[in-house]
Amino acid sequence: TNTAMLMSRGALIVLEGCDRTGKTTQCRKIVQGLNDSGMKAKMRTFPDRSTPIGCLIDAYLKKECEMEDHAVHLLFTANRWELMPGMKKDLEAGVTLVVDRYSFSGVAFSGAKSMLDLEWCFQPEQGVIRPDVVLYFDVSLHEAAKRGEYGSERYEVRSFQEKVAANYAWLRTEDWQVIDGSKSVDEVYKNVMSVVKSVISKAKSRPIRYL
Ligand code: DGP
Ligand code: NA
Ligand code: NA
Repeated sequence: TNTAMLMSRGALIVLEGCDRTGKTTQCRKIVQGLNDSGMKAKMRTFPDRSTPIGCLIDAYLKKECEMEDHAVHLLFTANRWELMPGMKKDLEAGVTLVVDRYSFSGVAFSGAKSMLDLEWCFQPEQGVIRPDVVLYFDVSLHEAAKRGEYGSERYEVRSFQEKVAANYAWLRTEDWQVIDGSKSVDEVYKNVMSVVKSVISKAKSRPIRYL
């Protein structure tokens, strides 16, 4: 009924993976595809560089400033927390959120720095909204490198990305679905969309959960 449709929540769909695995392209296509079929969906990106905290993160990633490792980790986390009320509102209004990176990037990237411990990195992420699915984009680093040189931002270095990939393996839970990101954009989209649609229908009848 209409009432049931009004009451059902949107799904939180998170895309994770190393740099150059095709997440951003797929996020845009998923939102477009859902909107085209009449479903409410929005894209969110972390870090969200548009807020005051996001501006600091942007400067750090562009190497315009240096920051202590723990401090910058907590800024990335704070950037997620500051967006939580708006995301919760959207989900409750039935909007599906398709999110380019989330808490798992926080742990995988910060944890690749020798000073930081993975468990420590995960602590401040506890309590953010739990994704209904994490789509992990798996592309070999060799394959990713063939897609062109990494950019000039901090972390876009092969040896660092290897550590990130290992940390993602440590983070994986039953919420995760591994997507073979080495396929063509259209093939990946087909695979991703079938997961997304079933996740959206399952999330409808389930309360929002937290990490
Ligand atoms: P992107 O705009 O998706 O390319 O992300 C920018 C870079 O920041 C990318 O190398 C991944 C990294 N990153 C994303 N989220 C976090 C986070 O929470 N913590 C840390 N340390 N790095 C992150
Ligand atoms: Na990047
Ligand atoms: Na991206």
